[in-house]
Amino acid sequence: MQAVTKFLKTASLAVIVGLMAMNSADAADKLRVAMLVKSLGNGFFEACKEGGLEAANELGNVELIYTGPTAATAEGQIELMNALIAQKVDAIAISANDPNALVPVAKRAAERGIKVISFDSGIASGRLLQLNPSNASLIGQKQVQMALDAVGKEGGEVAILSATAQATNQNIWIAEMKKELAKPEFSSLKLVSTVYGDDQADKSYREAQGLFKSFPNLKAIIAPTSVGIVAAAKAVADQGLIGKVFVTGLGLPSEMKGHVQSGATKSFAIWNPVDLGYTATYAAVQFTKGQLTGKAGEKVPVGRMGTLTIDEKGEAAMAEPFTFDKDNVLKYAKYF
Ligand code: RAM
Repeated sequence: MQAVTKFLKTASLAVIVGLMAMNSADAADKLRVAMLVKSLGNGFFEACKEGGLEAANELGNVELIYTGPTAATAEGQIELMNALIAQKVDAIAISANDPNALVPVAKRAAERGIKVISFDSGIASGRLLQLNPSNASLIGQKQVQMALDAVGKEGGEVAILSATAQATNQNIWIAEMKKELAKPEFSSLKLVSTVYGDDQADKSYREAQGLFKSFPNLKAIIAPTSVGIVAAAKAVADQGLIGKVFVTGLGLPSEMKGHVQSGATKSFAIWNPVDLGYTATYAAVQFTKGQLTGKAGEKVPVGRMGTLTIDEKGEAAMAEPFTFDKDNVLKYAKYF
């Protein structure tokens, strides 16, 4: 009884949106694949969902369950993982809020025969594959280069406005950015602070305002998060700082187009989140077929995205990040 109450409580807390992509097969035979994202209401993950639905439709016989906590916390994701285990889904593709906190629950899922992969933001172990959107050092390099391009040769103070302090992906990219900033070609840029907006628009906005206050000579904010970059650009515009503080980082053309037009942002980058969600879903389904084990060298067919090859860290990476500026942002804003 206690277990039932606990499950019901979890299930009601969890906003589980079941999205069905049906072909001709019976509902009973359908594979159930969960896409568990960092948090709901994030346009980046909405685009991943779109790709996930596309993969589910194309594969046929797959139901995609799109879910995530309301705030980007590991605790919220652990609750949802437990609910998905109780529902006996076939596979879970998770973008994790913490590299370690989700490992035990991922292992529990695996013991029950659920195929777990991570994508976007990985878990350290207990998953069959971590699907990276791109190469981490490229992502780091690109952001530092865009910051220098925006502020010009004379450089100046820059700050990083990240997502949550535990986010696997942002922390890897921040480490890469710091390596870049240590190189002579970027010596004119001085990193003065790293703050966390938790992938929430209001907190990110307040953190940006805090930076303007603490660092009156700030020249650039690098936000390696699609939520943070929009909030930082809005804060720059609202404070009348366009042309004085430049915002760059990772964002969606659909959400950034106005800020590129206003001049708050000169350029930013991202990969295609629809393709990322498509590939993650497609790969998760491949693992349910019983042949793949996640070993280095294994090849995972991923439909229109070709084939992934698993490396010695149990990871695979997709394409290079793409740069957007005033010349192309409108064209891509239609897609993501
Ligand atoms: C946010 C999330 C996500 C990240 C993008 C760039 O939407 O933190 O994990 O990949 O930004």
